[in-house]
Amino acid sequence: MADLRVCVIGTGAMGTDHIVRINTRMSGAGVTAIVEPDANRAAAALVHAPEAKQFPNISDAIASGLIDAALVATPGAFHEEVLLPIIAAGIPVLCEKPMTPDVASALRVVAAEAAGGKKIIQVGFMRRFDEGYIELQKQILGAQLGELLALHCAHRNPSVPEWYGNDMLIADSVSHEIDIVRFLTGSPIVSAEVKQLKRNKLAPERLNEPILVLLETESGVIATVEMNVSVQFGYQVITEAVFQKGVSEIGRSNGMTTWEAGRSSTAEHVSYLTRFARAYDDEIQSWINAARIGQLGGPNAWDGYMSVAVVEAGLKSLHSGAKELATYATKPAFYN
Ligand code: ISE
Repeated sequence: MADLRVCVIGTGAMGTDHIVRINTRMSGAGVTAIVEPDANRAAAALVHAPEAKQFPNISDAIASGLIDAALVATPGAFHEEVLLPIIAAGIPVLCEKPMTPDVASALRVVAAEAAGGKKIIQVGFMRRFDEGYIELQKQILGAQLGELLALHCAHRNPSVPEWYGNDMLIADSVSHEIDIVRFLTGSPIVSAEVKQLKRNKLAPERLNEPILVLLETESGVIATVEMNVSVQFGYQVITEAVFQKGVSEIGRSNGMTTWEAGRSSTAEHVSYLTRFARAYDDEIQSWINAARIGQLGGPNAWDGYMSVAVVEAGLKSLHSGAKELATYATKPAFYN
């Protein structure tokens, strides 16, 4: 079977990371096109895909006949305008999270896909491919420690780029926990409540953080999420699960430990690109394998929508300080 010819749309840090991944570590695919308006970013990306052709927009890339699949890594605000021509062309697409910035646009994307009659959108929730989360989900389902009672999640970034605004705490960062809590519990989130923690004076002025987000599932599990993007020391994503008869934790660094001068230290990640490197590899390989046979290899557009619906409740709570309910549209039969 011929290799999947992939067009990467948006070649910032994430898009470029995917180009390198596809062209050096994945099998069954290669990057044949990029869409990137910024000349410097495009040039830097093309170093890793010297044979790829650059297009000004996704429609031209599709019309060229040079691509079989698309990987969307632009900021979320541009996802809908890129996804709609892709859906019209019926080609498989991996769309980074959040699928779209709000519920109205998420529902438009879902409706367009359903009208096309074929599931072609996989959403980039890479944590579902992380070994730790997979093991924890198995443990929850197996119920060896009894029922799951609560989850405590810590999501810590050393710092964030200057274009990262306060709403992104929820839309860009907590959106990962929003998806993974449903993945772990198998139950939809029914409310979100944001509490401001004591402000870190080292955070950029525009950010009011860290925050603590309480996500409650329909099954009655509350997940607490410490979202903290100015921790300085490294990148850390830890999840603790509290059961009736025990506690489990995933995500501690398993880097080298060194004992020296009366103390020990273990290397910590400094970026999500290394913390989740394996998960990204597994996610993209799964997408490629599935796309080559016309299937999805991970979360679909309805999963993307479910997460956007909770992001919207979380954003409301970020502004109101109150607990806000998450409500969902009726799931089209197409996604059953
Ligand atoms: C970023 O977009 C990601 O997806 C990372 O996984 C997350 O840790 C970070 O906070 C986001 O800004």
